Amino acid sequence: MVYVSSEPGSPVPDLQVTAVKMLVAGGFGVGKTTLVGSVSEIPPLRTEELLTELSRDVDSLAGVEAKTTTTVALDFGRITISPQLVLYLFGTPGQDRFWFMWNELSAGALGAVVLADTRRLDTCFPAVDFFERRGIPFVIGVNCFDGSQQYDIDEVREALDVEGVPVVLCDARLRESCKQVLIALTEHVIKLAVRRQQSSASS
Ligand SMILES: Nc1nc2c(ncn2[C@@H]2O[C@H](COP(=O)(O)OP(=O)(O)O)[C@@H](O)[C@H]2O)c(=O)[nH]1
Ligand SMILES: [Mg+2]
Repeated sequence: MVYVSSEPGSPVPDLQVTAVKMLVAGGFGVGKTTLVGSVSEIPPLRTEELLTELSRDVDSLAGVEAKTTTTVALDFGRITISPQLVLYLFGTPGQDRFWFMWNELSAGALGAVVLADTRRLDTCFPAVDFFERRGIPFVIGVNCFDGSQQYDIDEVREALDVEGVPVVLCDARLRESCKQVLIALTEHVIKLAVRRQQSSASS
């Protein structure tokens, strides 16, 4: 929680601003870096490196052959959802060999967006599994790449076996579209927290 004090004597009351950490996860090349960059109101921190010949045998480029760079540590950005709520976004590296960083990155996170590309839905299974195991609330953001076959929301939810998880169609290049995904995530996090509180009060 961050408190922003108004000027002494100001009629405006002190504002209580909640800063929340959210993750943006998903497979290699699904648009995580793009989403954090398009939605962030500060210049996003990126840790992109050129893909090298050396990584050719290690990282699968199947379905994302045009990709020339990759996130090696994290993406970082910030978005103000309302005067009282600021989200700090941490984009995860997508390649399997950077999995060791996920535990550290997820510390203190209240929720996550798992980005999915319906042409390669299987690439988001590890992220779904990771958040389910740790009880971190998440939503699925379906990044609608041009030319990708469009599935409806229920088909994606069924394919990923994530009953009760919001699925939101988006375009990672468009700020407003990404903001809607983050609002859906925030609402989902709040809903689950209220439900938890109610069930612990009644037991
Ligand atoms: N056509 C299209 N391209 C996208 C979209 N989102 C990302 N891209 C492109 O897909 C590539 C991979 O995106 P990137 O954000 O680096 O993926 P990451 O590995 O998940 O961080 C980049 O060349 C993006 O410009 C999208 O919604 N539509
Ligand atoms: Mg990236």
